[in-house]
Amino acid sequence: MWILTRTLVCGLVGSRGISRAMCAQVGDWKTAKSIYEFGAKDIDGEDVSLEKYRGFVCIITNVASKCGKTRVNYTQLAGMHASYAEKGLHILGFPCNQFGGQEPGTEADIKEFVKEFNVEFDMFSKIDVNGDNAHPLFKWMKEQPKGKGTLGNNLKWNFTKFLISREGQVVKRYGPMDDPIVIEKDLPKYL
Ligand SMILES: *[C@@H]1O[C@H](CO)[C@@H](O)[C@H](O)[C@H]1NC(C)=O
Ligand SMILES: CC(=O)N[C@H]1CO[C@H](CO)[C@@H](O)[C@@H]1O
Repeated sequence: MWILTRTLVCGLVGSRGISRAMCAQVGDWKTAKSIYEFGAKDIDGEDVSLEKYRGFVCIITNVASKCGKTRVNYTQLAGMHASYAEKGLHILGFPCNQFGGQEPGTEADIKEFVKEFNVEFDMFSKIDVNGDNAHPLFKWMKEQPKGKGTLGNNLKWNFTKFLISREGQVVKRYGPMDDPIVIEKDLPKYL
């Protein structure tokens, strides 16, 4: 229970980033203006302010390990990281176990698993993306004008992707069926 509360409360970083208290009021996500106001735990459990992505284009996606389609998704994301990181792209992978229980492992398991795909982009700790306990960042992204889903705002499945501009705004949402490389054609516009 403590962890749950802590995650909820600390999911949002003050608007001045890490310099302010890491733990803002629950519910503040509604008034956030960009992704830079949020924080999350990385795959090693360290608090990270998304302020570190200011000025970069980001792809934020919910990942799952135990899935027939995982391989190609990870391979494509790792490939995009390799091609575009130097041009200013960051990819943020958030493991989520809300779809068919396909991310059952611990953060250590996940970290080991993604080594196989030479994943060098940023991996975070497991979170919920739907429901009351969803990470505030995801609650916020889903409510943005360009972040809404086609059939309701909840994420339908693993590997939903949000494209974030250099200003920290959601500029496009891609469903699970859109392969990660589909985003590639939109990148030049924002990079
Ligand atoms: C990526 O994962 C999604 C969700 O599982 C799937 O629909 C899609 O086909 C996968 N992409 C590839 C190229 O396998
Ligand atoms: C992890 C998980 O739930 N895998 C599913 C991801 O979504 C595709 C369909 O889009 C399923 O085929 C996978 O089993």
